[in-house]
Amino acid sequence: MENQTDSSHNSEQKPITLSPWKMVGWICGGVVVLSVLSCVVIAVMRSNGLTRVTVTALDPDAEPRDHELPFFKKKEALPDYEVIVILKGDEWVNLGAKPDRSAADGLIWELNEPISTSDIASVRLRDQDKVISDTIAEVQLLGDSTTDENYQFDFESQRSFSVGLRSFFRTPIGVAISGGVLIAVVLIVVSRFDLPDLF
Ligand SMILES: [Ca+2]
Repeated sequence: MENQTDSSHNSEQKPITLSPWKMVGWICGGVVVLSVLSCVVIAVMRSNGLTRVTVTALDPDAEPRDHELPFFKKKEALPDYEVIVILKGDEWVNLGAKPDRSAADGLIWELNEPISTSDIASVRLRDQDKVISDTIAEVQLLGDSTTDENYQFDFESQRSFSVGLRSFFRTPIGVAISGGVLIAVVLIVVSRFDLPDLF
């Protein structure tokens, strides 16, 4: 494809050629810009990160106990609470156990690495056991505070762009967009070289 330049600068100007490769370069540039924009928008939407879970037993007398232990091991008989964050898509994060502690006054689990609330399916409370850990309560993150069975769950969260970005790359659309950007960047690099015309 060839275009003659504007006639006002008639004499010795070379004709501008827009090769198909240049067009590919422009289109890919557009794809990259749009992809980065959608990445930012999605990351902002998913930027609310869970930072802390507080579990409080509503009725301390109803907490699980290791009743078979002798009386002098009263302390060990207290529950060994463990909190698991269940993510969408079969993954989970164990926040750890607090052995031999009552949750009557509230037990706190801090998250060193906040998890986007958009990625969380539920939060599970277990009584840790060497054989089978029993689930004693499980809640969804529908608000800042919620109860299940004998337990109140309080959640704290914080906005963070890096949390949203990590969450973005977990989504199928994030994977597709990053794949598209990679292909577009390769094509842009290729289109910079003086390649023979496609057509
Ligand atoms: Ca115990």
